[in-house]
Amino acid sequence: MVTLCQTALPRIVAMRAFRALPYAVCVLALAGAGACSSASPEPGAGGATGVVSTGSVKRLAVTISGTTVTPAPAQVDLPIGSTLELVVTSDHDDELHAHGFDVEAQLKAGAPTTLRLTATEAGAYEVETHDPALTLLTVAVR
Ligand SMILES: [Cu+2]
Repeated sequence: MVTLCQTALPRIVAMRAFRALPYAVCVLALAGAGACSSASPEPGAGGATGVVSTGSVKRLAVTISGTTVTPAPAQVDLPIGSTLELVVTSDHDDELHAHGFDVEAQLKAGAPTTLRLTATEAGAYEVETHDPALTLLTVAVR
């Protein structure tokens, strides 16, 4: 996983630099006129949109369109011993990577891909794509 992420690093850095641009504009506007104060609302703790719980299994369907992730990236609480079934559908081919769980999958454009993540060790783990680098959600294992 580390190796893979390192190979993806230049792309990710380029992406971050690209993303930093509108952010810088936003900060300038903030300093000037107090704009940008209407940031998106804080996701409720563990109350991530779209998560359906059935016993010890949680399910979440995520759609990626370009760089837009739906539902918006949030934190999903996952008690140790329970499983998150993540169904990801992207409009482009991509790599899906669940940090901490060390699970990777190839995304094929338009084809739903299911990841089963079983919580074993407490921590906060990001699930991301690599091309482009997007965070889909953070899994909080407790
Ligand atoms: Cu990764």
